[in-house]
Amino acid sequence: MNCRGKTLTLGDRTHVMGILNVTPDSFSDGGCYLDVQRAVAHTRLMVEEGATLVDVGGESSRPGASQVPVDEELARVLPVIRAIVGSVDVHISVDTYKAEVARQALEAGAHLVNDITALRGDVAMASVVARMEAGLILMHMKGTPRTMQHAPQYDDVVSEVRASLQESVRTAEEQGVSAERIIIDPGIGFGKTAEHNLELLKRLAAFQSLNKPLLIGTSRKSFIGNVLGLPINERVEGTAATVCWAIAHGADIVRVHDVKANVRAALMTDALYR
Ligand code: 7PJ
Repeated sequence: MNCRGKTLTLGDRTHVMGILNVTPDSFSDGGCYLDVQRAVAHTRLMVEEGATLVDVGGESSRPGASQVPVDEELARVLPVIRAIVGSVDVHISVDTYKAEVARQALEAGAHLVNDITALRGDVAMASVVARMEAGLILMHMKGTPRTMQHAPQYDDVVSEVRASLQESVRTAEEQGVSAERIIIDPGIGFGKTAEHNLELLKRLAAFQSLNKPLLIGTSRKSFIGNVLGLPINERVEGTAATVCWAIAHGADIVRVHDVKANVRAALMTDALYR
């Protein structure tokens, strides 16, 4: 997969995407030198631990989170992207559903857009990605982060999520995004109950027939806490179990906080599965 001239080779191995939040929970205010240096240092560590992608996000998508204005989001992510581009060899995705944030982030050196609305958040997104020849992650979400966990319901979660992603893929391709630059993601935890998340993972292989690279993000999510009865900082083993399972059922990329442990789990699973 070629994203803005940088090649990501999929299929030979599982890629680990490290999560880099540049939201006020983790950083005091956007673009501050210390924050940028911390973000670069954390990215460098994740790459040393085996991450090949870093996902830079300036707006929290946790359940109940509210929206961040474009200027604020740009002030958070642009300085960090510029600093990473200049100092770490890694594929950079920008976690945004806003076309203007995506455009400026790609101009600053990002290679992919991680759109958690799968193009439903901003009608201008597909054309920006197409024009910039960037990669595009289409993630399924039911509702918005503010409302998505208000009793989500499906007749068949797998077929509904699959059909929704298929529709987003069609929209992306119709608007000029190269078929070879699209990655799909069922959006674990986004408008899904713990049961829905387990069902999506159990039947993950159903997404292979969409013939797109598959990204899975389970890291530290509440359905793992639900199974194990453990808080967020005690979910690394549970996360690794889902990573191994996802790889064995078709995942190409896993998005995680704990890079070292999950890279080891992924390498071991690759040796068994690929
Ligand atoms: C995901 C994401 C995911 C993609 C988040 C968290 C919530 N993007 N952004 N897939 N999750 N593509 O990390 O707990 O699963 S934010």
